[in-house]
Amino acid sequence: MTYRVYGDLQSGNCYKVKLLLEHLGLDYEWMPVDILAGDTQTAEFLQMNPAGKIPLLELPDGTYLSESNAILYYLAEGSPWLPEDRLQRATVLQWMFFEQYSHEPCIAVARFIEKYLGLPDERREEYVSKQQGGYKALQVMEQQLEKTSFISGNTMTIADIALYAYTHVAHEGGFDLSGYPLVCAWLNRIAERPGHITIG
Ligand SMILES: N[C@@H](CCC(=O)N[C@@H](CS)C(=O)NCC(=O)O)C(=O)O
Repeated sequence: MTYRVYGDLQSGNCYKVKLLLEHLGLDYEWMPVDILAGDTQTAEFLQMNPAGKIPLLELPDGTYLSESNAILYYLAEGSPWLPEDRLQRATVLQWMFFEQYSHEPCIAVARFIEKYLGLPDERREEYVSKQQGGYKALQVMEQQLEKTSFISGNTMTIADIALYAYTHVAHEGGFDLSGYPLVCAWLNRIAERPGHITIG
């Protein structure tokens, strides 16, 4: 049996996992999950992941692993996508925690409200409130990319995959990246890497 990934191809969190699996050349089976249809809240799904979230990785021995960045960390072990050096490894984690705490909750949520829900009036205030935090996260990335060519150093790691996922579709959440030239150049470097696949 190979890896099985429960996910939605439009979700950046799920796309991260697919992108890394493709780069690593690992076999996997994609199990489509429709969050708007409530697939993550069924008794069957909640047994696999009580948090009711995707992506969810099923290991060949039947163990389930959730949280997109934990999945990246697990899959990348022993590959160039996760440095061995203690401090470099911690720096990769630093950016992946940044992604989950300061980036994804703004950019991914604004995108969800616009792209998935069609920007309904009752979520407009929340949508607008996400813009400030999203731009702040983009500014932090722009500053880092003045110092290094990738987000956690000068080689591409799972921190880049984690942050690429929602940054490259940030316009779908109303974000204008034109004021972030180094972020745009970084996005291009990632997309040009052999083995890259697009979202969706
Ligand atoms: N921190 C989690 C976030 C996962 C998450 O929010 N997944 C969304 C799709 S992107 C989901 O499953 N939503 C369904 C729900 O909340 O019912 C991760 O990085 O995997």
